[in-house]
Amino acid sequence: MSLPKINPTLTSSWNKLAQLAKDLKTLQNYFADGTSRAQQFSITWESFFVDYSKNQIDKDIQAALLGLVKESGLEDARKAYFSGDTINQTEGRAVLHTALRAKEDADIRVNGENVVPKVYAVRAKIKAFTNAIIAGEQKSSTGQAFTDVVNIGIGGSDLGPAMITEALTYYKNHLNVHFMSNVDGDHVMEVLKKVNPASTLFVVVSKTFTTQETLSNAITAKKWLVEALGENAVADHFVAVSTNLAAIYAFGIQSKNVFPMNDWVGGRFSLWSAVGLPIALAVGPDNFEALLDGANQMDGHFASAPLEDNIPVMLALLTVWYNNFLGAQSEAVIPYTQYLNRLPAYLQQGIMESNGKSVDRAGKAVSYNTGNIIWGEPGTNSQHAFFQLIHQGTKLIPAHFIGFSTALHGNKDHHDKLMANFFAQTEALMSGKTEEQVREELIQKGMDKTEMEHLVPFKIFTGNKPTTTLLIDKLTPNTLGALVAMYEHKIFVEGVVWNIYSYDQWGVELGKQLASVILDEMDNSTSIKHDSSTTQLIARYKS
Ligand code: G6Q
Repeated sequence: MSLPKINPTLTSSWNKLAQLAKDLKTLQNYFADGTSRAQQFSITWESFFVDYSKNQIDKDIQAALLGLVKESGLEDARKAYFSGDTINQTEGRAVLHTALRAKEDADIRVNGENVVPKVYAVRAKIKAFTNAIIAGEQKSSTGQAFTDVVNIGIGGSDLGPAMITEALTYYKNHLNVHFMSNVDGDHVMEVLKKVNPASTLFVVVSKTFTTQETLSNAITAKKWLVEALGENAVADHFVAVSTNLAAIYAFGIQSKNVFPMNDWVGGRFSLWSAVGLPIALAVGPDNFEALLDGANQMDGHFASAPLEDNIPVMLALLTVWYNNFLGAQSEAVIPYTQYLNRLPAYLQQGIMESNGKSVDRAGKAVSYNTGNIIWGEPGTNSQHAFFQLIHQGTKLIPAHFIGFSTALHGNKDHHDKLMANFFAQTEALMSGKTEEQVREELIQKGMDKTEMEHLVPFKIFTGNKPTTTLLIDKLTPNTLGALVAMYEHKIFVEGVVWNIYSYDQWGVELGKQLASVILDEMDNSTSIKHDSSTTQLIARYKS
């Protein structure tokens, strides 16, 4: 079954939402109306508590949003997604990152074949390999235990493992895991500077094994290793994750060191596959499995919870509401834990690469906004930086606040301070500070009347700034898996409503082709006509 091709603007719910958007109350008014709002607009699931009451919605808006998702055909689309139908139609592929974390007895078919046994065979290989490396049983060419792992990959072959490995630092073992992604030679050298060839394992991750950045970096790393340890060392120091076996063997990687991938998993959704090898090396295979289990639990929730109690569905609908009816261009993601430092960057790829599309599933240009801009940084750092614009700027920026009830190192004093900020910010963004409150505060400070009148306008906060709070018990591999899967399904729901194909990335493919033309010009072997600006820039670079 393919995804329905429903223009959302032609549904009756869209029309209704457009009417409702004209008659919005402020958040302060919504909260003044009654005390049940917080309970009405929150969802409890496992150790997740999602409070979306500080959003500009009421029961009518919620009902119309749910109407929109039903009219968009979400329920059938969700079945097609989970059952391996070719929903990535422009590439002719299924979208089955969910199969990578399915239970062993699941039966998920691609072209008639159950893929789950193959998934478990790769999982078993990851487990055996990572256990042997961590225990120091599988040794380097010099007979040493490995101390460092360098992941060489870019985009989906980098961001997920890099984000998760940092997020799970608390659960890490002795292996130092580094990430080499940019074709920038300075990045490559800075990583190589930190490691010793005799005890370094390189994991080359490339679904296609044709990506310029990854191949260049892998060749440079190989040269560096061969200079130190000789050609024969390559077999012991390089492993690869890819679908392109011929290219891997040509590179000199032994078949026992190859971890296969499948074309039914998109790069940006692949951390659950062998692409997660550096994660399993960093935190051990059991923690990697716990990450997968957490994602599988979220899959179950998304597949079966009623739409109004379904976390990814409700979060996606809020995005649609702000994006299409209230004019928001971006959303902030603010994790209140330093461990999730890379989550916004990871979500930028997942969300913006998936839903940054302007052609609908019928091949026509859309007449409405799609993919929103994602940005963010951990709190409390960001409070001392860009929060000014969220509090007092002119833009509408709905924000996700992600916090954890328990600190991993148990420092209660710090955690209370962190979480006090977490709660205070969403309250302040919602409530603001009125002119009377500002005046009262300045009077208390004993400020002179003229000076006070001058200052008052600058110190007012209008409030009415929407936030969604995700309060989770503890950052564990399991809850992290569920959190990431939650965002994956949110992306899916948005794509269904916007009537776009979320799982191709032709914009990225273009980037893969463009530079090679200019690269040929760098050594003067060719000369191509460019616009005058590009010609001038290349000439200056070459001079
Ligand atoms: C992800 C994208 C893209 C891809 C990289 C690396 O969904 O397709 O970010 O992951 O371009 O591609 P390879 O893994 O093929 O090297």
